[in-house]
Amino acid sequence: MIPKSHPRYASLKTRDLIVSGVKKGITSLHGLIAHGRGEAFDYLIGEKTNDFASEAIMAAAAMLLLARHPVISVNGNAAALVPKDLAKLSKAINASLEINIFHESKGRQSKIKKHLERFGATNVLLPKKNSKIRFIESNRKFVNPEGILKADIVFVPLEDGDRTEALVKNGKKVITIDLNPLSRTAQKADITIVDNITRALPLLINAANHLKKCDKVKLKMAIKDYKNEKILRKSLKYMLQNLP
Ligand code: PTJ
Repeated sequence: MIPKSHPRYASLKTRDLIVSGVKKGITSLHGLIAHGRGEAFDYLIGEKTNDFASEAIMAAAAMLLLARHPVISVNGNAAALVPKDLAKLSKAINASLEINIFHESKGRQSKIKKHLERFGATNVLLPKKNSKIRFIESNRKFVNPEGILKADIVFVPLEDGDRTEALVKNGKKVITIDLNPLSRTAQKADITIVDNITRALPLLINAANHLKKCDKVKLKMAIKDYKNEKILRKSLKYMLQNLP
């Protein structure tokens, strides 16, 4: 057991979630490596939600509420870290959750689905072998015809770059959460929230619940002046300026 007094308590508890995701067969072994990479960048942003992330969160909430058919894509890391928040976001923005994993392994997709349902998700789609997006060769090409295939906006937290690029080429708008502002996903997405998914997702849900009361004109205003390059530059500048 990790004592609450441990200076790295929150970080160690989060590691436990990923490790237990692997043990349950939800998270891939590669997910541990991806998590470690995220941790390194989290150090550099002070392990807190900065203004560049808050700005992106407001724009993301507005874009998701304006969407015709938004879909939340879920991989093995996101499912292990924030299953309850994914279920809550799905309800807040009226979007399906769609399982989409890179590392194909027998049964993992349905295990992730069941895991999300245990945490309150009611609308979870699985990819279909006869439904594909273009410009990608990996397992990520398979999508659900009622989900990502139809979507105009896809929320893809902790993603690999290939699919973000492919989704954009397929005419979708992409919103991501990625601690690494230099990643291809961070660079190619329309909105990048440079923050830890464990902190950013609750804030995104709050923002969506708050903005839901606004009319479309106000929502459009919230994204009108949003520039992702500016947000990414701000996050990198923050990292450089805060080096000891
Ligand atoms: O379940 P699968 O098979 O779909 O695999 C999922 C992973 C995450 C293993 C796969 O998509 C992958 O390999 O991703 P990458 O290319 O390592 O990219 C993951 C990105 O997420 C990296 O840029 C990390 O810095 C970032 N990241 C990791 N943990 C977090 C994070 N960003 C936000 N919050 C985190 N907790």
